Amino acid sequence: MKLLKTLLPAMAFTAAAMTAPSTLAAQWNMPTPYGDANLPTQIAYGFAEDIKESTGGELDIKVHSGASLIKHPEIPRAVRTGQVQLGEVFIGIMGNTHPIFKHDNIPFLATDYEQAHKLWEAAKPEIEKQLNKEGLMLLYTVPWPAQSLYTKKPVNSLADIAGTKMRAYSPSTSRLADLMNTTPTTVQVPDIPQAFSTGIIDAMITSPSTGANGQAWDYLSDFTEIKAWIPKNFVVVNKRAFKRLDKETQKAILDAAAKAEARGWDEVVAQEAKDTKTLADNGITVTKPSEQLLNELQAIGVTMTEEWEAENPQALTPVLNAYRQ
Ligand code: PCA
Repeated sequence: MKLLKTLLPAMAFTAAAMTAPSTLAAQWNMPTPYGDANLPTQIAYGFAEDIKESTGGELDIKVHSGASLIKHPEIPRAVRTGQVQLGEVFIGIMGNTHPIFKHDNIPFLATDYEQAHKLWEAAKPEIEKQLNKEGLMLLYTVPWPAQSLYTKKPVNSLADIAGTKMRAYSPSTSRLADLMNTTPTTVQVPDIPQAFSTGIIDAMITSPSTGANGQAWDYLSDFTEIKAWIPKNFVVVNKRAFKRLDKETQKAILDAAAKAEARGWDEVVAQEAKDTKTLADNGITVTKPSEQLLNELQAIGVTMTEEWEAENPQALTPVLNAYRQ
C-alpha cells in the first residue's frame, strides 16, 4: 500500500508528460466524420500530406476518416479537451452550441456557391469568436454540394410528402422537417441505406455526393433538385496545441489550410455534377422542382431565417446585414 502511494503520483506524472504534445517530430490525430469517397476527406488527406512535406516530417498528421476514431457528435469536444489536436466537423451539428453555427443549414438563404461563400465570409468573424471561447481555432472549411430532396416517389408539392419520416442531420434540419409537416429522425450517413430499407425514414435532404456514395438507387427513386442550401465542414485545431508549435510549423499548417479551403470551393462544382450524373446513370429520376414546391419551401426558408435571427439578434443581425449588402 505504501509503495502504491509513492508510485502512483509518479506514474500519473509520467503519463501526463507522455501525452503532452511535443514541439518536435509530433504525431497528431485528426478524426473526420465522413468516409474516404467524400471530397472533404480527400482534402483532409491532402492537407496532412502538405504539412508533412513542408515540415520535413516534423509534424505528421494522421487522418482517421469515417468517424473511425471519434464519433461525429463527439469530435468538437475531443478537440476542445485535447484528446485529439484537430478534427473535422459538419458545422450545422454545432447549432445548439451557439446559433451562429446554424448559418450553415438555413434553407434558401444562400443557394449557389457564390452566395454560400459570401455568407461564410459574413459569418466567419462570429464563428471564430465562438470557437475561441471553446479553446478552438478555425483552420479551413469545405463546402458540400447543394442539398436536394430524395424521395421514393415524385414530389410536386409539400402535400405529397406530408406525414412521412424525414432524415435530419442537425438542429436546423429537424426544424425544417417539422415545418414541412414531416417527422424528423436523426440518422448518420453510414446508417442511411438501412434506415430507408427498414422504414425508419422515407425521405432526406442531402447532397448528390451522399446519395451517390450510399447507392441511393437501391432504396429510393426520385431526386428533386431544390438546391436549398450549401452546408460546410470545418477543420478546427486545439488552440493550446497550436500555440505550442514553433512559428515555422504554425505557418506550414496555415498555408496548407488556405490551400485546402481554396481547393474545396474550387472542386465542389465538378463534384456536384459528377455525383448527380451517377444518380441519373443508376436510374434515379433527377428533376427540377415544380414552382409550387419551390414556393412552399422558400416560404419555410423565410420563416427559418426569421426564427434564426430572433434567437440572438445582437450576434446574427450584423451577419445577415453583411451578407445581404
Ligand atoms: N452530406 C452529409 C452532410 C451534408 C451532405 O451533403 C450528410 O448528409 O450528413
